[in-house]
Amino acid sequence: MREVRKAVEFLEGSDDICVIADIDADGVAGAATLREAFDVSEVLFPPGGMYGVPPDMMEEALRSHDLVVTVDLSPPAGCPEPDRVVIVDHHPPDGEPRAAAVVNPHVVPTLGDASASALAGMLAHLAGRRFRPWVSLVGAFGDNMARGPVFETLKGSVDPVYLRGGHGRLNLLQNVAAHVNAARRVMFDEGARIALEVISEAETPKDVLEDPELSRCRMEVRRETERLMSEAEVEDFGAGCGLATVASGFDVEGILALRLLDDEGMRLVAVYNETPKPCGYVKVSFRSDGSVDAGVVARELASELGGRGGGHREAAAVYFEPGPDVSEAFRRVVSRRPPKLDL
Ligand SMILES: [Mn+2]
Repeated sequence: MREVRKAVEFLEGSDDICVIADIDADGVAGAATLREAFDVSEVLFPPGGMYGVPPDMMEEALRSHDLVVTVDLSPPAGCPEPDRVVIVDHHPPDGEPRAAAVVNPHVVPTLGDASASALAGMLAHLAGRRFRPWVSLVGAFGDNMARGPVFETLKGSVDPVYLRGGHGRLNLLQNVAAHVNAARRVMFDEGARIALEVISEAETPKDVLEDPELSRCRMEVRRETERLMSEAEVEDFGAGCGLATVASGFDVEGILALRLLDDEGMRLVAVYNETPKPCGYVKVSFRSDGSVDAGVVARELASELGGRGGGHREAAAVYFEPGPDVSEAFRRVVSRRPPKLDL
């Protein structure tokens, strides 16, 4: 685990770290963990619902800080000075990642399945720093990645009450993840910023769940999801793949895709939200039962739409400029049945 040791050395050796994190529960929990354990002077989130690190944000962070750590994200292609960058991510990298250290299970397979926040917890633990292990597990629950050796190790130092759920009830950390995710679904990077401060101040998961602003977001997301569920119609494109089109100012297409996947008993559901994000892009989210690779579908659709796409087998997304006929593009992807799609 040379990469992991190198990452710890870089984090310990810098007193001016900039963290650039994804806006979801995994990114927020990972950023909170690193900020608690190391000398992090600034945390940045991609603006306006954008996914990925904008090149100008990366350059500015490198100009103003000694070390830049990307969490649940990787640097953009052509990033200057990769020797001052540490990557803490668990997404399949686009080509060979260039950085001083890459903490990513796709690059270091012995890490096993892990969320970015759990990887951040592992780094804090290895450095012998103070941090709240329960915070580092929030992303594991948010990403449905509560498994693997890193998670299991950190779990040993978390109050078991936080993990007790079942019988259709979410456990406390799953609820915290839903609270944090609700904030960014309503307010994007601003929501992530608020959630970061709430989770940083919290002594226990209950403190996060009692925060009035996050609770309000959670309620609004629930209401909006129900409204859209009552209107959404999934069109079947064959091979168990369907598409629904909605319009919402909230970033709820991922939740809808999962709900529709369960309701319709399909293998893959895509939800196209035709309302642009504040950053100007529109998004299609995919959820799969695992028998179809949603990440492959996302990348295929992205090339059809001239956008950017990717993700995991069970969950993926595509971002693109408004305009193209999404339904036609999706039909072409499904009918082409790319071999890696497993259709
Ligand atoms: Mn993640």
